Amino acid sequence: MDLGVGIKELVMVSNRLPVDRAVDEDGNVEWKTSPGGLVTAVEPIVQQLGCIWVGWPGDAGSEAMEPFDVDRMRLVPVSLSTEEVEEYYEGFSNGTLWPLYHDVIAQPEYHREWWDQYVKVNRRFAQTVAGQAAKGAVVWVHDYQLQLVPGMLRDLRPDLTIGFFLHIPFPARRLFAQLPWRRPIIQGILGADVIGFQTVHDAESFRECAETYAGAPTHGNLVMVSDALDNTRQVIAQEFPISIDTGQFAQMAADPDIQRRALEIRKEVGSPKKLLLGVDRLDYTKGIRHRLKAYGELLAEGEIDPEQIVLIQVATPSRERVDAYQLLRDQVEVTVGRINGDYGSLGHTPVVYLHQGFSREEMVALYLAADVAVVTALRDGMNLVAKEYVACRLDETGVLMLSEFAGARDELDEAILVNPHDIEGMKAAFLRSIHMPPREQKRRMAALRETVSQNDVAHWAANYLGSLAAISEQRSTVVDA
Ligand code: ADQ
Repeated sequence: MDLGVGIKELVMVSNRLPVDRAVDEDGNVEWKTSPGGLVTAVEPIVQQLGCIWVGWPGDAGSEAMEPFDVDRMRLVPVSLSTEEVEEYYEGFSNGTLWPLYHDVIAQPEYHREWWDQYVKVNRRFAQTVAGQAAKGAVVWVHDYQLQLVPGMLRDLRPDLTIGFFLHIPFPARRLFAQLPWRRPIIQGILGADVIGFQTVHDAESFRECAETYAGAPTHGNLVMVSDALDNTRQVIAQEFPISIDTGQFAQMAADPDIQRRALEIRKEVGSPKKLLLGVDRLDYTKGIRHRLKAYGELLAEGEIDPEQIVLIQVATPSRERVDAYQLLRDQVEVTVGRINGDYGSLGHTPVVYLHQGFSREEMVALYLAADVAVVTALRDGMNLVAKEYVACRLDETGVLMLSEFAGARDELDEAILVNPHDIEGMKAAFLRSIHMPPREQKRRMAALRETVSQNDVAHWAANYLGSLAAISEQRSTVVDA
């Protein structure tokens, strides 16, 4: 697909810029692209066209920063004050929207001051994009922190073609109904031409809310949006399930150094007969406590022998200034300590807990080392860890235990599916995964690998941008005629 035909210029917009600031020994500041994810997804088009990327550079501080270039990307920083970080980001984004959109696993807080800052910061993003984008550019806005940007941008720059992609679930209408600002949020998102969701179900929930809160009729995947002059625009609102750079993971998994490291990891944790692995941001949506509860009960009942089986739990530090996350960290660490205290011995630690970030190489080594990957999210937009594990299992061994409440479940139905609220069911799934015969592992893993290799992140981006490019091209044909 030649995206260059319909796309004159691409502008990406996300809460964070895809770069990290590094200061070398001489105090020089250098920006490095953060590996993976969105940058990889749009790489083909960035190679072809270059792109502008608008986002927050990460350090609180309201000092304006000039745009700068990294590779073929022009990065345009949006500065946030300490108060804005607290109220727009930690507050409204992570204390209101995040729990509401994840099925109110935690209680969302509704504060009018947080909303005011959300509107203010979204406006700053929209104005920054409006000031940077060339005429007729394609703008791709990402995620729940920026839901008002499409609408604001359409008012400022009707010439742009706008996409919005939600990385997290969209809640059922009866939950979304709680949000005091449900109408402006829906109207904000509807400013886009193409709205992408992780699953069919998320897209359906959104279309129901569009009907209810914006009075916008729907036809299949289309939402009809009318403006004040009664002009109607067709908006596409459908699923575009995100993926990973499958080829890159497979290539790393074939690297002899990384394979050696995988063997070393197994030795370092006591050469267990079976090694289980959980990798999650330390977030209450990921079901880490439920997983540990089931695992602890299996140890207590003697179903799991701590001398033969080890669980590595990687819990990436996350949102450490938000109360709910501090509480979760305490709960997880107390539980891990209790399990290890009760069932460990001098030579054996049943749960190896790592509250750290790792390099991509070390992550791949962990995936290679693990006989079972355990994904027990209570709710998750997609869950890339599930796909990464599968991509690394070149020899078709290994078992994926996957929550029914992760978006990845829609594609990965050869996983061992679990309901994380059902502790007995999870215990049974643990045992089934641990004891799965090699032949069944192979059958399931081959099917999972097929899925993940067919739909990789380049595919995802090309599909999404393809839809935007088609609209952009149509629009410029109409304007030119
Ligand atoms: P996340 O909630 O962050 O993403 P996930 O999809 O699992 O969840 O992605 C986590 C990523 O971080 C993976 O690529 C993983 O390898 C990496 N990672 C995790 N722990 C790490 C560690 N300790 N060190 C290094 N890397 C680590 C949000 C949504 C998801 C959705 C994604 C993408 O919540 O549902 O799948 O966006 O749209």
